[in-house]
Amino acid sequence: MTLNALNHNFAIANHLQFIEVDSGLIFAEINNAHATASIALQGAHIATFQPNGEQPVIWLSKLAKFAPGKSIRGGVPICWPWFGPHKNDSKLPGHGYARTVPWEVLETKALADGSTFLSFGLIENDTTRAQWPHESTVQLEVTVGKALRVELVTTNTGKESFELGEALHTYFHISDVAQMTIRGLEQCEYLDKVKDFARFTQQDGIVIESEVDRVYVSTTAECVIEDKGLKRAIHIAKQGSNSTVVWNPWTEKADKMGDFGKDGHRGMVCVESGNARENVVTLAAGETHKLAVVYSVEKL
Ligand code: TA6
Repeated sequence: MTLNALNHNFAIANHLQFIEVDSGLIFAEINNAHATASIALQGAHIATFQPNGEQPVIWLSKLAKFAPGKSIRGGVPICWPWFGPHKNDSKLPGHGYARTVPWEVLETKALADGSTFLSFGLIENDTTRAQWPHESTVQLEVTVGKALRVELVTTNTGKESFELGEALHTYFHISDVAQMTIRGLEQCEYLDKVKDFARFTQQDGIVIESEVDRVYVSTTAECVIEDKGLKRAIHIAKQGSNSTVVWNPWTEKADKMGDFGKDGHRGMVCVESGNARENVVTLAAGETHKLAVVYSVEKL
């Protein structure tokens, strides 16, 4: 759909308009009574979310590129329909293809409390079907209010069951990594990617002082990012998710990635709600699975 048609069909006064950036990517720009946010139609990728009077909640790299077919560094990349490398084909893209293909707007509405609701559907084509030969639909529903609510809804529209891996690979904005502790995963088991996926049990709150890349398994716990520098806590409440991934690439890996910016990794942490590794979801024919998260801020 063209920019004009999107604005004609889906823009809402005092809530939402669509804009096109230089590279040709189109963004939904939300500006309502509670917050601002922007969402790229490519990947249904939430790039920013900032409640009024607050620092940004979501981290977006200063060097993020908005290029067709490329994932954006920061925001809320959608990992779907697998998380990490593909199970048996290493040539397929890591974290699936959903984050780099076009999605369409299905619905937008202003809610009675002043929030803005948007829903998006992934557009299938021959390339996506070749990578994922299962009949299915996936939608993202986003409510931008004082809090940000995100739901990823997958339906098996075929006749055979399939295994689904997924995550909302959310990058959170923090004052400095030395000022933050993640709580909620104490006593959970995790697989440590930095140590060849060895299994450990988390003892205390998570403090990050070097590369961290962990899949916490079989946990439905709410997580809290306590940030002494910003004097706030970000709450991450989730449903339909049994894995939580915590990631910070630290200096060397971030430098190699080239799109973090100097010391960019110090101002972010990923706390990802999903279903990965031993928690992948088996979806029977006709079944729908919903992964839902709410990100909210509390002053400390
Ligand atoms: O979720 C953590 C992780 O899987 C890391 O291993 C890491 O390299 C990363 O996601 C970022 O992946 P990307 O493909 O976006 O560069």
